[in-house]
Amino acid sequence: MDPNTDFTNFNGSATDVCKLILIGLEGVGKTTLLNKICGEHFDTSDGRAGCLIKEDQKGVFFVDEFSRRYELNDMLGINYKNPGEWQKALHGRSDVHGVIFLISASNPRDSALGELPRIYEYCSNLTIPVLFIYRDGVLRFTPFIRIYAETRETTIDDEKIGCKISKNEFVRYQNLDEVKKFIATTFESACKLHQLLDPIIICGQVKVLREKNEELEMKINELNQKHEAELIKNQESTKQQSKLYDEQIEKLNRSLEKAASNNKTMQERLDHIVQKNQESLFKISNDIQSSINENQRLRISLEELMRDKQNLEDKHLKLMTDKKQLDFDFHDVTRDREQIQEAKTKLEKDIAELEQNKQTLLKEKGSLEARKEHLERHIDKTRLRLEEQLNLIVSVNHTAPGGSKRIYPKKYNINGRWMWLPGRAYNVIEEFDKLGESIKDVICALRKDLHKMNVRYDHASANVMEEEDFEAEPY
Ligand SMILES: Nc1nc2c(ncn2[C@@H]2O[C@H](COP(=O)(O)OP(=O)(O)OP(=O)(O)O)[C@@H](O)[C@H]2O)c(=O)[nH]1
Ligand SMILES: [Mg+2]
Repeated sequence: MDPNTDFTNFNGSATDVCKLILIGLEGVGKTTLLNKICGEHFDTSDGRAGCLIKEDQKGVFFVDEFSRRYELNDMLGINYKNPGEWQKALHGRSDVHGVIFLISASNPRDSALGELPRIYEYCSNLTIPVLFIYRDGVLRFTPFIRIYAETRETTIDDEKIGCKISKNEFVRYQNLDEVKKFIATTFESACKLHQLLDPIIICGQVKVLREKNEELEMKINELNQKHEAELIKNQESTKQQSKLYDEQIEKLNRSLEKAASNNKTMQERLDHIVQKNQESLFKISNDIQSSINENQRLRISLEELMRDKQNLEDKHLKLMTDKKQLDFDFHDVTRDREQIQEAKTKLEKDIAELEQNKQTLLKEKGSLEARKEHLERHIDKTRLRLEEQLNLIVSVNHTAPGGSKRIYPKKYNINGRWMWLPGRAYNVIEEFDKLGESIKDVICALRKDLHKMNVRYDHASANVMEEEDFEAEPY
C-alpha cells in the first residue's frame, strides 16, 4: 500500500479535508493521476473516447508534515469541440478549496481549445488557488508543476483503420511524490469557496464591472461632497440647538433649587416618620423578643412532648410485640385445649368401655369364685372321706405281731412324721396321692383363671401391669 494512502498514520484532523477539483481535456490522464495519487482503481479511458465517469469519483491522499487531507474530485473530460462545456463541470459546485488543471501542453488540441485562456482568466478571478499540472510541454499559466510519466511503446490493432499502430503506453509516474508535495503546499492554507461562479459570466463581465466600479467611485465622491456640505449645515443647526439647550438647562436648574427646598421639608417630615417608626420598631422588637421566649418555651415543651410521644410509641411497639406473642400463645393454647378435649373425650370413651369390661369381669370373677368355693368344699369333703377310709384301713391291717398275715411296712410321711405302713395301705395311699395331685391341678388351674381375671381387671382400670407378667409368676 502506498504510505500516503495509509490513513492509520494520519495525524491531522479528520474533518480538515481540502477538496480539489481535477479538470482537463478528455483523455489527458485525470483519472490515471487520481488513481496513482490516491491509490484508487477507477476506470481509465483509452485516450480517444471520453470515459464515463462514476458519480462522486474521488480519492483522498495526505502528505507527511501536512496536517490536511487532500480530496481529488475527478471530472468529466472537457471536449475541445464543445467549447464552454467545462463550465458545466464547475458551475454550481460548492465546498471547493481549489482547482487543478491537468494539461498536455504539447497536444495540438490545446491550441484549438480557445477556452484555456478564458479558464485561466476565470481562475485568476477566483478567490481559491489554482494549480496547473503539465503532462508535457509548458504553457504560460502559473503556478505549475511538470509530471513525468514513464511509457513503453506497444502496437495495437486499430479496428477503425484496420491496421496495427504503435502507441506509447503509460507505465508509471516518475515524480509522483514531488507532485503530491507541490499540491499539498499550493493548497495548504486554501479556504473554501462556497459557490463557484459561472466563469463565462465572470469573464465577460470583468470589463463591465471595472466600468461600473469607476462609476461607483465617482458616485461615492459626489456623495462625499454632499455629505460634507450637509455636515457644515448640521454643525450650524447644532450650535443653535445647543444654545436652546443651555436655556433649558438654566430653567431646569431653577426648578431643581425649588425641588431641593421641597426636599428639605420632605426630609424633616421623613425624620419625624423615621423617629415614629423607630419607636414602633422598638415596641415590635420587644414583642418579638417575648414571642421568641415564648417560642423557646414552647419548643422545650414540644421536645418533651416529642420525647413522651417517642416513649409511648416505644411502649406501644413493645405492647404490640407482646400482643403478637400472646396471640401466638393463645393460638397454641387453643390448639392444645382442642387436643386435650379430644383426648379427654377419647379417655371418657375408654373409661366407659373399661367400666363395662370391669362389670363383665366382676361377674365372671363372682361365678369363678363360687365355683372355686364349691370345688374347695368338694375337695375338703373328699379328703375327709378318704382320710376316714385310710384310718379305717390302717386300723384294720396294722395288727400286732403274731397275726396271720405278714405285712411289709413302708415308710409314709404324715404331718411331718415318718410312719411305717403295711403294703396294702400303701397302695391305697398311692391312689389317694394321685387323686390329691389331680385335685391340686384343678385348683391350680382355677387359681390361675382367677388371677388372670384379677389382673385383667386391674390392667383395665389402672393400666399398670401387663398380662404376660402375671403368667410368669409362680403359683
Ligand atoms: N503517455 C502517457 N499516457 C498517459 C498519461 N497519463 C495517462 N495516460 C494514458 O491516457 C489514457 C487516458 O487516461 P485517463 O486517465 O482515462 O484520462 P482522463 O483524463 O481521465 O480521460 P476522460 O475521463 O475520458 O476525460 C490512458 O490510456 C492512460 O494510460 C501520461 O502522462 N502519458
Ligand atoms: Mg477519466
